[in-house]
This record gives sequence, C-alpha cells and structure tokens, in this order.
Amino acid sequence: MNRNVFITGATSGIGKETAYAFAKNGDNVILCARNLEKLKEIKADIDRKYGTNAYIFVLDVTKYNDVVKFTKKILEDVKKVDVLINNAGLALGLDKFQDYDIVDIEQMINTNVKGLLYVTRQILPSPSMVANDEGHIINIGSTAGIYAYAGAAVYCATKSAVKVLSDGIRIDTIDKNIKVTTVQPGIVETNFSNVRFHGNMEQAKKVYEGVEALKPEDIANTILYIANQPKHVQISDITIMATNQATGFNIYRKK
Ligand code: NDP
Ligand code: 8X3
Repeated sequence: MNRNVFITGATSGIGKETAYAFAKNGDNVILCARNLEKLKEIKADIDRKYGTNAYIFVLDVTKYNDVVKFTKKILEDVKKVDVLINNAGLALGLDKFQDYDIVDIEQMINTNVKGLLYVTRQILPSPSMVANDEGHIINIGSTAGIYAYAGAAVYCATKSAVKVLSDGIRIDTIDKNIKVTTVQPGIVETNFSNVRFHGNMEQAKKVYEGVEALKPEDIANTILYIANQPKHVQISDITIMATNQATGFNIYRKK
C-alpha cells in the first residue's frame, strides 16, 4: 500500500514479523531496535524478498534525546510516518513485588511506558499525523494489562498504562482522522520469556510447554488487518489469546 510504517522493537518476535507482514503488503518499513547487526540482517532480507526499501535505525526508546534526534532524522528521510507501531517492550523477572529488583522495575517502566510516550510524542504532532490530519498509532499492550498475575505487578501495570494511554490519546485526537489501537496479545512464543528470565533458556522453554502458544505471525497478521481497515473504521482494542487460554495466566496445558 506504500505507506511509511515505523515499528519499534523490530529485531525479534512480534515486531520482526510485523515488519515482514507490512513489507509483503507493499509498505515501506522503518525499523528500530538496539541491535544493529540484527537490523541489518532483517533489512537485507526484506529488501531482497519484497524489493522494498527498509530503513533501519539503532534506537533505544528509553533514551529521550536519541528518540528526538532519530525521529527528526526519520522524518527528514521519509517525510512522514503513516503508521506507528509501538511494539518495543519487555518483562524482566517474575518475583513478588516485595522482592523485585529495582533495576528491572525501572527498565520495564522506561521501555514499555516512557519509551512509547517519547516516540509517540515526536511522531503524533509531526507532519505525519496531527498536522496532516491523518495517521494510525498501534500500541502493543497485553492480556497482562487486563489480568494481573503473580510475580508480574509492574509488567502488568505497564501494559495497563499502554491501554489507558491509547484511550487518552484517542480522546485527544478525536477531531482528527487519526486512529489509535491497543493490541492485547496473550501467550506468544518469542524471545520474550528468555529476556524475562535473563537468558535462562530452560526456564523460558517451560512457559510454552504443553500449550500451542500464539506465533508472532498471528499478531503481525492481526496488526496488518487493523491497519488495512477503511478510513472510517477504527479498531480501538483487540485481545487475542491462544485457544487453550482463558485469561492472562489461565492456560490449559496437556500433560
Ligand atoms: P521479543 O523479546 O521477541 O522482542 C522485543 C523487541 O523489542 C526486540 O526487537 C528488542 O530488540 C526490542 N526492544 C527491547 N527493548 C528496547 C528498547 N529499549 N529500545 C528499542 N527496542 C527495544 O518480545 P515480543 O516480540 O514478544 O515482544 C514485543 C511486544 O509484545 C512487547 O511490548 C511485549 O510486552 C508484547 N507482548 C508480548 C507477548 C508475548 O507473550 N510474547 C504477549 C503480549 C504482549 P533489541 O533487543 O535489539 O533492542
Ligand atoms: C506477555 C504475556 O501473559 O506472559 O505480555 O504476561 S504474559
């Protein structure tokens, strides 16, 4: 469709598959994350497969000055962003709140909440959106933002914040042709649990045992569907779970 689609956290999991889904759809993708090597690999693969031009930027969304600098550069290079997908995010640890590592707490808040705000604050008023009276912001929340679960008070709170921020921004842009969507996935098999357990692959693997989790492509296809609705249709929220999942942590596992 030849839109400019900016995806944060595009080197892995949901963000990476979303990059492929939009590139396959004929859109230009602007990808950021912290790992340059992975970004380069994805760009080369997308350019080769779809003949489009993927733009890549090393950007840590928690660094406000970098977000300002790089969003300016993105807008200089591509002129406008039609769709912003705030996907960069993480859980760190799974502990009782009273025992939680404060560094992990701050990293979750800085990435999932402040990072999303920093990027959106730059892109929303820019020529892309408010000034141009068009645009779409798609924020990746989680079932964790709806249902709190043991050991995840802060992660759940950050994802609840994503949902409420989306609702607030939707109100503030109500007189514009701007759509705001929260996507709330349940269990998706990605690098998420490996990051959560600080690289402990054994612990991470257990999260997906006995259940057919969602695949990142499932979420990517849903995001593309949301972005491809006609101009007058705004999907405000969508929750997607695995078939054997009933709430965030209510999952049936085969023995
Ligand atoms: P992955 O760990 O596979 O991917 C996370 C992506 O975010 C990576 O590309 C990582 O790249 C990037 N990232 C992390 N921190 C930053 C940062 N500070 N600045 C820029 N990029 C960053 O996880 P998922 O694909 O599963 O997670 C994507 C989103 O989906 C997250 O917001 C997560 O909370 C949400 N989610 C995940 C679910 C799941 O079950 N997997 C379910 C519901 C929601 P790099 O390290 O190169 O920076
Ligand atoms: C990720 C899904 O249930 O592991 O947001 O928190 S969950």
